[in-house]
Amino acid sequence: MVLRPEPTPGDTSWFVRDRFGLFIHWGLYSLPARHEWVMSRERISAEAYRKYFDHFDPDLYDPDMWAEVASKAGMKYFVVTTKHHEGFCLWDSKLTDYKAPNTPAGRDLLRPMVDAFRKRGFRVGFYHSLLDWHHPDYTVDQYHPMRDNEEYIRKDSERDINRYVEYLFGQVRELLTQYGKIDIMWFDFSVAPSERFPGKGKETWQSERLIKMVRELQPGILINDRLQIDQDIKTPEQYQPREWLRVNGKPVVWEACHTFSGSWGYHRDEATWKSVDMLIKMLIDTVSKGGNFLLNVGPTGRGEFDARALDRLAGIGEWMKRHSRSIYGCTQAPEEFVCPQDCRYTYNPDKNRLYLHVFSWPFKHIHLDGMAGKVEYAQLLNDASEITFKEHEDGTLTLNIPVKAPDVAVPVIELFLR
Ligand code: FHN
Repeated sequence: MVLRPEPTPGDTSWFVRDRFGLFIHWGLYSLPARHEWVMSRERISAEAYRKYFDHFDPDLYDPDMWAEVASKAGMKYFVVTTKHHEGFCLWDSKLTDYKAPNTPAGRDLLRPMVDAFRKRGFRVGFYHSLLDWHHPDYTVDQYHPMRDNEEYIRKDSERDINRYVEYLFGQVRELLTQYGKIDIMWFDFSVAPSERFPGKGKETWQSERLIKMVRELQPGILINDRLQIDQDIKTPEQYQPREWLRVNGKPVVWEACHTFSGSWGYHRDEATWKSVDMLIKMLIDTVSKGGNFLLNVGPTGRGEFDARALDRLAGIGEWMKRHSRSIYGCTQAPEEFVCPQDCRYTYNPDKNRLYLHVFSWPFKHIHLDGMAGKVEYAQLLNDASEITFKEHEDGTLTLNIPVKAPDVAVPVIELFLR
């Protein structure tokens, strides 16, 4: 029996089919190039941070190349930071001067990106930060860059967070009315209270009213869970869930989001970059548990995907070129199919095909308990070469595999079920 989450307000049909998306974190923080939280971590004031605004000049920005690279990697949707916590806006918002057209970039950077990705068939997602460390009415909380500045904190009494929330509503309205059909709204995130400062959650954001507006403007849109009211997508971050994510015991639509390295924004000196093999195995593992995989690139201040990111995306694309059948339209296999050790199953219910991903290639045989009589044909997915098998009286089906593993990151055996 295949797990199927209960319907949500948005249309998740394309989402759970496409499985693999690109996250893009791009803003002024690409210039300091030492994490998108640099303003908070280094307690940088809005005035001191202004130098990045004044020098933001992505002269090599080519969104068509971004979309082409993502498409070749096998990605089907993208989610871009329209505004991150720093408050800087990639689009030509009429509600602020703190926007790309007013930097040396001199133009709306969001529109050509949406056009380039949409032209290649991508679904469009907007990440939008609820936090805003630049807006004059955004009050201090445990993450604010000025949280240790007593003089700044004292002026909180003059700040009206509700005026900021109206700005938030106004910008979300701009994004959902000026860029065509938007498929995902990825809000981020609600702040827990601390000893010194109150939190900011669904009451602060007026989340119910915001969700209502979003759905009125973009019927069918998917909304994530970070307005503190669960909607269409749960969003585990920077870890691999052990099993299909559940809420109140029921399986839900979920998407794991991950970085290549230790930073979402471009980080020049951060070296913990995941290998192509690890990233492919994370993608497979996610789908094997019924989830989506949103993998992030932090473009540089010149507007490029750096060589490390291009290398990973190309490596993933090389695998996806021959193996995407085991990802698109697939989900967790029925629980009666017991997956062998060092492997992952994915299953396409529409085609009734089971995909065995072999993380560690064993010597000559793989034994599938209880599968005798259930498999009509088997082949290696990379070259469609037959994998013969023997069925035993105890119900085991033994696959006869070549001693030498196929020269691919993760070999996959496609099982055509009866
Ligand atoms: O603080 C952000 C972080 O910078 C990044 O945008 C991630 C992506 O999901 N979200 C928040 C941390 O959970």
